[in-house]
Amino acid sequence: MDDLRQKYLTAIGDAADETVLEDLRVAAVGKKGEVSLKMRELGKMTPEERQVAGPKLNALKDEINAALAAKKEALADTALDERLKSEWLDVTLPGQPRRQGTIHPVSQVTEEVTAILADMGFSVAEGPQIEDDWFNFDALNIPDHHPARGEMDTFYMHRDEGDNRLPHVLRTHTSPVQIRAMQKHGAPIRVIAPGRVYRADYDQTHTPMFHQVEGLAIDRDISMANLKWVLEEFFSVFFGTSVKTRFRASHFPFTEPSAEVDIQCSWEGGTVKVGEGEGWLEVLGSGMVHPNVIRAGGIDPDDWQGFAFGMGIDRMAMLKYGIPDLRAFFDSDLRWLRHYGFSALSVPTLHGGL
Ligand code: 2NM
Repeated sequence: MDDLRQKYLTAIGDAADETVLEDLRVAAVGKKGEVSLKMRELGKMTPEERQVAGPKLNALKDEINAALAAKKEALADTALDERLKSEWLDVTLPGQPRRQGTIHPVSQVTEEVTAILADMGFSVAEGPQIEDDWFNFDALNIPDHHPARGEMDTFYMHRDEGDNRLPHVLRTHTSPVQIRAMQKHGAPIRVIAPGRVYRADYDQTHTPMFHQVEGLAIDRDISMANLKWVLEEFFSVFFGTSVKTRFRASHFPFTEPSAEVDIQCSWEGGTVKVGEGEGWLEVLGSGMVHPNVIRAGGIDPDDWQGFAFGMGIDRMAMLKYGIPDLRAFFDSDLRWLRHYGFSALSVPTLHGGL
């Protein structure tokens, strides 16, 4: 029995693969295996002999079975190690999570405003952020002495002694885009110009770069009434609720008459809510385009007239989405962006209620 034990345990230890191991199992403890045959011989023994040999044989059988199982597991481990060495790409591992960026509130609101006005028949125009003097001021009927032209308000690109080139500025509004659109397409025209504008101003409520949308509609008989409808319709769709408006007489060089537009709001606990309450909030400038401006656009003001308006996108974003601090808009703080930003997949649409 000791010989049998020695023989099989050694062979099992040396087995190179599972086939060899299975052959050994059949040879030792299979139906006609050596240990099984020995067990059959128990019947021919005397009871005394059987009492000694029986437990020993059972123990041997258990020991061989245990050795077989242990070796089988060891072989499987080795096989896996070999596989992992050659198959270094484990396609069952979870993917690397990728950081998702967000759409900035300014981008989101620009898309919303554009969607609403495009649906009303305005097309979208863009233009350079560095403009020459003429497009930014002269074409807009802004006189030479006007304070807006001063270095205090406007960023000039070069003003060196002996520099004879026309002065260039960072555009202070997107109106130059409207002038270019009139020159290019003539009348009638309906166009909006969204984009970055620059003014030398920096405090709690002003950043030196901000965003504007300006609208322009020129036709033969456009009036202030058309302006009022467009703006009231715009606010209602933008804020998702009907919003009362208040038109106050004002003055801009590029419009006559001119009106500043307030929207209805409530002030409670330091938060502004649009479309309810007794308060008013100024959000927009507008008016009938001055004949000199229409002429600068290459259109005859004796045949054509129209309205224009301009609003700040950043302020609209603050109002609609309850963002308290304007300056945080341009800090590139990832935590702020994750909090106030929008999913790239939630594109604003009119049918989706924006
Ligand atoms: C405003 C207020 C009033 C305006 C004028 C023009 C142009 F170029 F067509 F004449 N575009 N936008 C305008 C008029 C802008 O912003 C407060």
